[in-house]
Order: sequence, then structure tokens, then C-alpha cells
Amino acid sequence: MLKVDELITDEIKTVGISGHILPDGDCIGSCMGLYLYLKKNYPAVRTDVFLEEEPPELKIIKDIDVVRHDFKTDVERYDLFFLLDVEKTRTGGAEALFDKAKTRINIDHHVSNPGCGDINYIRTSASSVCEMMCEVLDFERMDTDIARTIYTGIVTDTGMFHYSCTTPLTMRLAAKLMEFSFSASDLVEHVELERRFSQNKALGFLLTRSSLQFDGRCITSYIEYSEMQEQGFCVQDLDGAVSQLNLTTGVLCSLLAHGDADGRAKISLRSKSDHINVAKIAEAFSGGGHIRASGCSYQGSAKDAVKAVLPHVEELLKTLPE
Ligand SMILES: [Mn+2]
Repeated sequence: MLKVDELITDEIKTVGISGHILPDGDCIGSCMGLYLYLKKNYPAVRTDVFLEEEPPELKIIKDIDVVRHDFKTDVERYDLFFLLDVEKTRTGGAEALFDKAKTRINIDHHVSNPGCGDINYIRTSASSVCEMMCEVLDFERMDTDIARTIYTGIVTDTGMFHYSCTTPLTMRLAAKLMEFSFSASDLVEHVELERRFSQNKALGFLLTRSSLQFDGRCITSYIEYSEMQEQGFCVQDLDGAVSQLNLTTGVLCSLLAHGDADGRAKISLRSKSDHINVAKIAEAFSGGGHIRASGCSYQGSAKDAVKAVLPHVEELLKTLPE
């Protein structure tokens, strides 16, 4: 098993860390958890973190201001470079820094990544890279800030420990982090449950307009671009709405469409089971994604987009075993 402490020899003077584009809780949690760990235990080593701008709810992460959003550095070649939660083509600006580094380390849990470093630790059964950080870092050398930061990524990548990626090992490692005295409950509430006022209003709008199709097995909703402007909603305000629709009792899949400024509609699809592959529907409209979560777009209004996609949903529901 890879141990970070074994990599930080006396020769190591500079360390670079990066993750994926549109960084999420796991990406930022693992990058910043590693940064804080190195800062605490190896203060003489210069450690730089390169990531795109973080979402607002993650600004609470300790020392988040050190992140270099411009991917610029005066270090010619890093002695070590860590790529976390990603393979190198989706880093958004760190690929060249990674390629030039003397030793490249890749830690990831994505099935699609075979490993792109000199040293790779890929464990696809891990809920999150933050879970893997519990293995590669030493609990004895952590502090409360490090534990809280890593815990953040486990919480977000497991959907607060409810996605099927959550294993007994995930819980055991998370429990060890919890022993550092931080409020896990406040953290979950802030990072996962709280919504902006405008986001709550948008959710209310979409829930009010939602309707059931095919004997309640599918739920749909939509909002036109002109309505978003009238109501003062931005695209980010629609985040999480399709997942909420999908939590309706009896529903097997959900469909949400919203208009955009170019007269197109963006469609999000969710399914509750692996038997309903919504990626297939998205592919019929030149989109894609995963079995249970996919997306595509449509030339026309959001209302028409729902109409256009529904026959595909009906076809898919017909294939279900009785
Ligand atoms: Mn992840």
C-alpha cells in the first residue's frame, strides 16, 4: 500500500497537487487534506495546490485560499506531483506540471482510470479518494483540520453515506476521522443539506410544476429560460432539483428540462435502478452519462424537450421485467 510518508524523503523540496475540472468535495477534500498534512508534518517542503475555483459551500475548508486557480508557478519541475480523483487529461491546467514532475503519483477511484503516474494507487471499490487518503496518510499525524477536510470528501462522494459506494470500510475510516473533535453534523448540514434561498425557490417552482407520467413511474418538470429570468434563477439554482424529483415514492425515473439563452433546452435524467438505463435515452439525443444519471440537450423549448423525450422513457419502461 502506498504511504505518503515514505515518499517524502530528504531530497523532496517541492510538491504539487491537483485534481479534476469543476472540483467537487472529494477532489478538494483530498487535495487540501494532503496539503494540510504536508504543511503540518513537512513544513520545509514547498507544497502548491492547483485547482479551478471551488463551489461556495466548500470555501469553509481550512487554507482554501492557497489554491492557485491560474495554474501558474515558478517551480520548474516539482519533485513530487500528486493527481487526485482524476486521470491527467481532465485536470484543467495541471497536466503539463504533472508531466514534467520528477515523480508522478496518481490516486483515484474511477473505473475508467488505469493510472497515469509513475506510482499509481487506484482502488475502484473506494467510495471516494478521501477514503483512500485515510489509507495513505497516517491518522497519528493528522489534526482536526486535516480530519475535517478529508471527512468532507467522504460525505459528498457518498451522498452523506447513502450511495451504494458506501462500504463497511468507508464507515470504519470515517469513524476514525470523526474521533478528531469537529462537528460532523454541522459540516454535513452546511456542505450537503443547505441550499441558497434562490435555489430553494427554484426547487419549489419545479416541484409545483412537476407531473407524473406512465402510472406514476416517471416524474417530469421543466422551466423555460424566460421564466428563469422572471424569477431571478440562475442555472446553479437548479442544482439538485432532479435528484429531489427522483425521490418521489413510486417513481422509477425523472426528467427535468430547462431552457437556455440560445433557445436550446438542457435535459437531466435520473433513474432509481440499474434496470432503467437513462444513459440510453441521453444517447438518443447525442448526450450521455451513467446508467442512473445522464444528460442531453434539445433544440427547442423546455416544454417541447420533455414531450420529445417521454416516448423514449415509455419504451424503456416497457422493457422492465413485470
Ligand atoms: Mn471522487
